[in-house]
Amino acid sequence: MEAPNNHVAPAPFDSAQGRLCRLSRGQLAPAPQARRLRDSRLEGGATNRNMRRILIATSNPGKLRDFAGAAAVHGIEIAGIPNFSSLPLVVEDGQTFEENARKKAEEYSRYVSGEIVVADDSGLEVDALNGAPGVHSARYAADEPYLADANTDDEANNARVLRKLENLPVEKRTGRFVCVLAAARDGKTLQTFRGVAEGIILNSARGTNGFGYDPLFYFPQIQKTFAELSAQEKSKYSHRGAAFRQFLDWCEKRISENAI
Ligand code: ITT
Repeated sequence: MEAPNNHVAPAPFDSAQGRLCRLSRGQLAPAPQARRLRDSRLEGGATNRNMRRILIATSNPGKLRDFAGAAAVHGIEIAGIPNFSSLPLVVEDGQTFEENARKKAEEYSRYVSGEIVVADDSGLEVDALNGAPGVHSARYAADEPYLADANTDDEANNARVLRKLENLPVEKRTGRFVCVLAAARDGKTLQTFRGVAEGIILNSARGTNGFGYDPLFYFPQIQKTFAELSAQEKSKYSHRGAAFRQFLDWCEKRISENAI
């Protein structure tokens, strides 16, 4: 899916100013303030001492909030790529979440030499719709989602799902959120990670948090929709939280092996 025209800069997280995340050992001498921050947050359960901030490539502020929620649990800060909104949009024309995630991470990592950049491609797969909206989740309300070159409104996307599932009994309203996260450096993918959350698509919206299809996505384990959770709570159960935890484990292992 192509990033929307009203490309939103991840301003609240874009406070890097020369102190952005570098996961590689010894590449970055952190500013004293950053070091203090890191040390204090390590007590909260950070996975290793080298990880400070992670650069996320996304135009979607909802995703950034999710990543921040997941990172906070581990005592890690995330940041947007500097001047992200002014970078050329990456055309998301892959057939799979993985293809698109790799493409985004690779292309955006070229703008921040030496940094590890994380991008995700994600979406909702509804069984009764043969896996749609799938990779076209961000523009499902378009007449022909696979041809659309801009994202459509969350509300319109949700309305289309509801229309398509009208009168379908609850036992047939199964689906899942999928997130494939790619980590890349200097134009090359280092690793990808996949997270899935299984749920039920409600017949009306519930909750005001989150973004996208969250108000329709009921998670039976906690009897709430994702839109009824804070970003930190959502990260415990969500596809993005699951993929992000795998990424953190991978980072920790690679750093302990001196591999990044
Ligand atoms: P970037 O490509 O810039 O990251 P995007 O919104 O275009 O932003 P995707 O192409 O990956 O991102 O599309 C993902 C869409 O899937 C998103 O716009 C939502 O409609 C839906 N989606 C993905 N994860 C979701 C989540 O956690 N909650 C609700 N909807 C989600």
